[in-house]
Amino acid sequence: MTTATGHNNTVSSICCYCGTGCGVRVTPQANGTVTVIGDEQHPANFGRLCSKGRTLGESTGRLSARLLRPTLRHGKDALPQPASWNDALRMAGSKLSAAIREHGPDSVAFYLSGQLLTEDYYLFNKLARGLVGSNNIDTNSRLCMSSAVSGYKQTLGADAPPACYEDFDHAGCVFIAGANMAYAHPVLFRRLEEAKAANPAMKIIVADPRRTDTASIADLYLPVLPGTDVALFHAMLNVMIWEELIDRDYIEQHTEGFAVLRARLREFTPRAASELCGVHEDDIVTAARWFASSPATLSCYTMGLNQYSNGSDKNAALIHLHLATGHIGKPGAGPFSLTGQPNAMGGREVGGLATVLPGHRDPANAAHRAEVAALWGVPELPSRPGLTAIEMFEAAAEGRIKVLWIACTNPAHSLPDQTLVRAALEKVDCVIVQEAFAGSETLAYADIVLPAATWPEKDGSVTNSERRISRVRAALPPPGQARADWRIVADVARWLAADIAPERVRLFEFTDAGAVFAEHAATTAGRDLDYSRLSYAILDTQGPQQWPFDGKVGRKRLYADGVFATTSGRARFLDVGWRLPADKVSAHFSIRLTTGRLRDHWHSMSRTALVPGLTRHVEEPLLSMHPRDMQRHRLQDGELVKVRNKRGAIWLPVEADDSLRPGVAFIPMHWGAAALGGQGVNALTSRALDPHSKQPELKLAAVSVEPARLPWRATMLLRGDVQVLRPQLDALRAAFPYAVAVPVSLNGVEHLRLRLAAAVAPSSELLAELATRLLPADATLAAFDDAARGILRRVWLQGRTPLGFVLAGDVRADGALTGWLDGGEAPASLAALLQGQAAAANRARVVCACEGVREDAICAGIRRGLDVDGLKRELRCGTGCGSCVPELKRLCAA
Ligand SMILES: Nc1nc2c(c(=O)[nH]1)N[C@H]1C(S)=C(S)[C@@H](COP(=O)(O)OP(=O)(O)OC[C@H]3O[C@@H](n4cnc5c(=O)[nH]c(N)nc54)[C@H](O)[C@@H]3O)O[C@H]1N2
Ligand SMILES: Nc1nc2c(c(=O)[nH]1)N[C@H]1C(S)=C(S)[C@@H](COP(=O)(O)OP(=O)(O)OC[C@H]3O[C@@H](n4cnc5c(=O)[nH]c(N)nc54)[C@H](O)[C@@H]3O)O[C@H]1N2
Ligand code: SF4
Ligand SMILES: [Mo]
Repeated sequence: MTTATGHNNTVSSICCYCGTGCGVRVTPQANGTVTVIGDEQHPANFGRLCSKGRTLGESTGRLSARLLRPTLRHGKDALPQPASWNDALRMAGSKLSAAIREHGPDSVAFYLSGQLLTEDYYLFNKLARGLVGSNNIDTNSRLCMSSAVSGYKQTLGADAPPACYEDFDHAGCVFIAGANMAYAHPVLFRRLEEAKAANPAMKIIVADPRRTDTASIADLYLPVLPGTDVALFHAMLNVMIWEELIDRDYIEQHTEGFAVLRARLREFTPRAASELCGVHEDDIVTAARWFASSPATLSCYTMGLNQYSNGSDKNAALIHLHLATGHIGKPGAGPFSLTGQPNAMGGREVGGLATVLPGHRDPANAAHRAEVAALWGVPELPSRPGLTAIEMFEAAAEGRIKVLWIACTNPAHSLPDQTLVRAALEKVDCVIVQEAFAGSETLAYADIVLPAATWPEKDGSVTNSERRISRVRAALPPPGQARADWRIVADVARWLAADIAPERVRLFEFTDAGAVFAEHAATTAGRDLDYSRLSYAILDTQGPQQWPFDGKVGRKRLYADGVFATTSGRARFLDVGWRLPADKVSAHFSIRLTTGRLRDHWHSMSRTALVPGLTRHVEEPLLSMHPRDMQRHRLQDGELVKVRNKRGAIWLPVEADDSLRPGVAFIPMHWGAAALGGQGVNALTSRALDPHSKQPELKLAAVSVEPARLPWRATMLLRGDVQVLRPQLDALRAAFPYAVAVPVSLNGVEHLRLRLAAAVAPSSELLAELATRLLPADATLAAFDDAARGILRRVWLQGRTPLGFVLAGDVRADGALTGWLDGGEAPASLAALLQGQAAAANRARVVCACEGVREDAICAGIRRGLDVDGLKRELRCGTGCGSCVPELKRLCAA
């Protein structure tokens, strides 16, 4: 059963990464870590896990990576000091009450996360709206799912993904638009691969400006230009109408607004749309035919649609295709937005957005506010609209926010337009950061740091992409003084209530997470998502359940009866017009930069960077560009470039990648300031908002790319923990425009890789500091310095074993030394090597994270005639989680 505890203290829980919501079985170990296997009973994954889920155990128990006690900073220039929980609660409570008294409740704001558990969010909501009296509570889901939310609400009437995972098995056509499932939802991608293998007639269409690993399974790949999907979807509907592939009866009986949209669609002929979206007109026609004529069509979509200033339009235009063909509410069919974070869905249910109240209610609706106020036993809820994420940081930069409480998200990495974000964080009087790990960029701005427990120390519940609620169970106690998020909120709330509204102290008295869940579940009674009859007891005995839940079973699919959650009961076609994305390319900024996920990293990497095996697939920040664009800009493969626009600039090496559409470049979203230096990747991205969803346009920035002209280089590789070295590191990095610091795994051991570049050689003092700051004082060194020429070459040795090196001014030996540290052969002469007289070896990427199989071994196998099955048999790559199989296929094809 997917239920509570088994023998050996093993608990059933949920993977803390993506919104697939895979079940895991977690067993605590004597050394303070856990082991993790897939839960065969869990209906999301039936035992499967991807590379990230499989290695969850390796990211636990690392105390050096964690925040272990509260810290307080008395003044912006003061250093943070360790404090007791009592002092931290007193300071947080008094800052909040002072701001409310002196500047009103809307001077307080909460910026939260889709990675909180439902119970955590619920209490944050109660605190913000029921005690502070402000709707200024929003989450990083605003950067993520909010255009999907507004797309569903505008067309279907409620924020409810209508499909379920089983639908992969029933679909005749799967349309994947703006989603890289192979990387971002790998276990769902495995389900899709299996469904396709079982039903070879299934057609898969992928629309993405990059030919991703997901596209490798496609029967039809549409290289849509960034931001132009509305033209593609409108033209598909136009073809369906023209060729009479629409379902007139369905439109007639269950929808409204078709005639107006139909008139609009006339201008979107395949030829006209092809000009706008860059997809060949024949391919548009084929996509339309496959979509409409399949027995059941399922669409999967995520950030490629949502993260645009026309993201709501993209969502609506895609949902139109389902309504016009009746591909909704039946097995294998429906518009299925895949949620990103593990509990973004829970946040949407509980009111984790400024625009939502608990139980899918609306803060602008007086009756809804009165219902929630009655449930909570408070006189009223605030009616003033709350600030959404970007608006919140804009208000903060203008000095309108006095206390900003950030929990479980890292805005100094992940919000667009970092210049604004950092100005905002500096301006706010009191920044509270509730965080579990020590490396988050946002901590540098914290006046109060509240150390949080994290997975697998937390107890609560999450909802996955298919509306399924599962229990998250603790397997370890929190380290140090860390506390569960919901408990921290309740602690501060009681302190604040005692000060400003003593009768409300009792609103925050809970014995455990289960009591919070019970109160939350009651708020859903009578609502579309009703799970008021669900309890921890039912989840413990009967396992995870979908909503709505009638007390016995949850509903698999929504809208089977064709009745929608609108006032008329009919789904709506919207008159969606054509709008270009906000950032326009120009002669100067001619490259369309998009950003997204890597297979083995999670966001700002606070957890995945701790797992050596996950750092080897893509080790260092790179800009990917089409070879033709590189030629046009006279750039060499591997050259260091400056990527720039009106908002900011970053430096990184460029790599040729012909899977991109020409004119489009790509940088993984994972490289923030801690890895890349400066302000990280979001120095470049835009905060232009979608007018309906207020979601910013993270997926497109017009940029220029030029040679960096930073000829002086240094590169270092040191055995050790990035967290421990970070203070020394940060002091050094500020002096260099290019200063990359990333964890890398060599021979299974964690190392820190540092690369620096500058226009001219640094002073001899700074040069000397490079080595002395980072290498242990008693290190044995082989040194070949040439101080007069600004050159430092030192290898840190223990006996004959290398532990690291520093190369500054002359980095030719980098490849060979790295190979040696990675278990390769020792050089015949260290002196010859350091002076650049030995051949430099290039180190291969690790393609298969589970079995640690490197690209060079795979390519050698392919040259010997092995196919994917042969590679699996001989090298064992692809036999673990299967996430690398699309890449193995790609290598074989190449
Ligand atoms: N490995 C890993 N998995 C994750 C995460 C992670 O950090 N790492 N994060 C999770 C989270 S929070 C989220 S939100 C999801 C995101 O999951 P996805 O949205 O699937 O991931 P992304 O890589 O952000 O973007 C998907 C694709 O959109 C494409 N794209 C860009 N512009 C357009 C466009 O205009 N039209 C179309 N059709 N496509 C476009 C990009 O090229 C990219 O391949 O992943 C979740 N899963
Ligand atoms: N350029 C670009 N930027 C993007 C995106 C993109 O595609 N491109 N995608 C956007 C999207 S979709 C998303 S979802 C965001 C994600 O952006 P963030 O939310 O900023 O990403 P994370 O690194 O997951 O941040 C979670 C933080 O919570 C901490 N943490 C982990 N567990 C716990 C816990 O249990 N309690 C507490 N209190 N803290 C914990 C982690 O250490 C980490 O610092 O990024 C957005 N930013
Ligand atoms: S697909 Fe991978 S990251 Fe997502 S929940 Fe499952 S194991 Fe975790
Ligand atoms: Mo996300």
